[in-house]
Amino acid sequence: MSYVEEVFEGLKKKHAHEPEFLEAAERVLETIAPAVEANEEKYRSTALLERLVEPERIITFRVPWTDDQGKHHVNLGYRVQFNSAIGPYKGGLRFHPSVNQSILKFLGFEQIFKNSLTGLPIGGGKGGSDFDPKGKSDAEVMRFCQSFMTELCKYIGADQDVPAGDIGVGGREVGYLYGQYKRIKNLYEGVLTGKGLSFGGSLARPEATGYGLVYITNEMVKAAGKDLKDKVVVISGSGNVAQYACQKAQQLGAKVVTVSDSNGYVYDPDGIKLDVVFDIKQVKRGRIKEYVDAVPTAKYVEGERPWSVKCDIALPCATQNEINGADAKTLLDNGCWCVAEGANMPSDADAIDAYQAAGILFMPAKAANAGGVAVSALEMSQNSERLSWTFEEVDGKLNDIMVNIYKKVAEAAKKYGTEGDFVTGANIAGFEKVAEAMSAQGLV
Ligand code: NDP
Ligand code: 2IT
Repeated sequence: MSYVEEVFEGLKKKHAHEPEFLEAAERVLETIAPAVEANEEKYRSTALLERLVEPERIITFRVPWTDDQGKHHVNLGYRVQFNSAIGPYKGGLRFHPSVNQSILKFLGFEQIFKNSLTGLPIGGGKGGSDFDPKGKSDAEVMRFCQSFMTELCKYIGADQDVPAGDIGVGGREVGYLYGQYKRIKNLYEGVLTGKGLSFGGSLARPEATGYGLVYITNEMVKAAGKDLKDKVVVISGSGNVAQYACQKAQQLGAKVVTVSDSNGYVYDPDGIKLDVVFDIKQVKRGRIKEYVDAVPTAKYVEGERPWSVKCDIALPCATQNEINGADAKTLLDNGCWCVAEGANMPSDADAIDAYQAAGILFMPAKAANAGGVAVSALEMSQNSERLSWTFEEVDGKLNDIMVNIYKKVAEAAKKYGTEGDFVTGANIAGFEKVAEAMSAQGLV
C-alpha cells in the first residue's frame, strides 16, 4: 500500500462517521500522490500526512439563546482550527441546520490548500453552528451571535484565528459578532473579516468571491482561446457568491439565465435582473420565487436545481454536492463546456469524473472561490496598517491573485504530467507550500 493509501485507510477507520470530511480528504490525497511520492522518505519519517489530515484542535461548545417569545434554545457551536503552518487560522463561519463536525472538517481541510494558493499568509480553519437564521428576527440573530461569540472569543484573535462569513453569515452577523468580541475583550482589532465599511471592513470584500470566480473562469476560458462574451451562464444559489458572480459575468458580456435557492430555481431567458435579486435577498431577505412577481416573463421551477437548463458555462454557487453524476451528464448533454465552482465542493466525485471524461474546462472550488478569502487577507493587512484601500486597488489585487492562482494551478498540473487537470494542479500547488512550512517547523 502506498503512503497516501495507508494514511487514508487509517483516516477511514478513525472517522468513519464523517462522510463529507472523508470525501474531501480522499480527493486531495489521491491527487497529491505524485508530489508525495517524490518526497516519500521525508514525509513518512516526519508523519507529515498523518499530521496534515488531523486538525490542530477542534473547539465545540453549546450556544444558549432566547427567542422573541422568551423561549430558551440551545445550538451547537464549533471552530475547527485545522492548520496554522503558513499563518493564523482563517476561514468562514457557517450557520445552517445541516452543520456538523464532518462538514466543518471538510471545509477546514479544503481551506488549508485554498488559502495556500492565494499566496497570502493564512492558515486553514472553519467554524459555525447548526443554528438556522431563516425566519429569525434581527433581535434573535443578534442574541444568538452574542452568545456564540461569548464562547468563541476565548479562542480567536487577530494573530491567532480570524473567522469570516459563509452560508448564513453575512454582514449583519459579522457586525453582531464583532460588537460582542470588542465588548468582552476590550480590543479593537481585525479579529473578523467581512466587517462593515464603518468599522474596519474592506471595499470589495462582499464582491470578492463572486468576482474572483469570474476572473479565474475568464482566465481559463481565454487560455482555451474563447471568451465570456454572449456565453450563456447557469448559476445556482442567490446568496453572496451567486449575486456577485452574476454581476461580474454580466459585466464581461455573458448572459446569466438562472439563480436559485434551496426551494427552487428561476429561469430568465432574457438574462437575470440583478437589481431584483438584490432587492429580494439583500433588502427583503425573501425567497427567490418572488423574482417572477417582478419579472413575469421569467419562470420559477419549484424543488429543482438549474442543471437541466442549456448553457455554455455552469457556476455552482450554493452548497456541497449540489451536482451529482446524473446532473453532470445532463449539463454535458446540453453542451456545457465549462464548470467553475463558487461553492465549496459542489460537484460530487461522479460529476468530476464525468467532466474529466468529457474533457471540459473545470476549475475546482479551492482555486475558483479563493478570491473571498484572499480579500479577507487583504482586509487583515488594511486593519494591521490602520488604513483602507480604494475599491480599484483591492479589486486590482484580487484580479492579480486570481490570475496567479490560474498560473500556479496550470503549471502544477503540467509539471506532474496531467496538463489541463486543474483538480490535480490545485491540490498539488496548494499542498507543496504547506508541506514545506510544516517540514521546516518540525514535529508540531
Ligand atoms: P449565502 O448564505 O449568502 O447563500 C447561500 C445560497 O445557497 C442561498 O441561495 C441558499 O439558499 C443556497 N443554499 C444553501 N444551502 C443549500 C442547500 N442545502 N441546497 C440548496 N441551496 C442551498 O452563502 P454564500 O453565498 O456565502 O455561500 C455559498 C457557497 O459559497 C458555500 O458553499 C460557501 O461555502 C461558498 N463560499 C463562500 C465564500 C464567501 O466569501 N461567502 C467564499 C468561498 C466559498 P437558501 O436561502 O434557500 O438557504
Ligand atoms: O469558504 C471560504 O473561503 C469562505 N467562506 C471565506 C473565508 C474567509 O475567511 O474569508
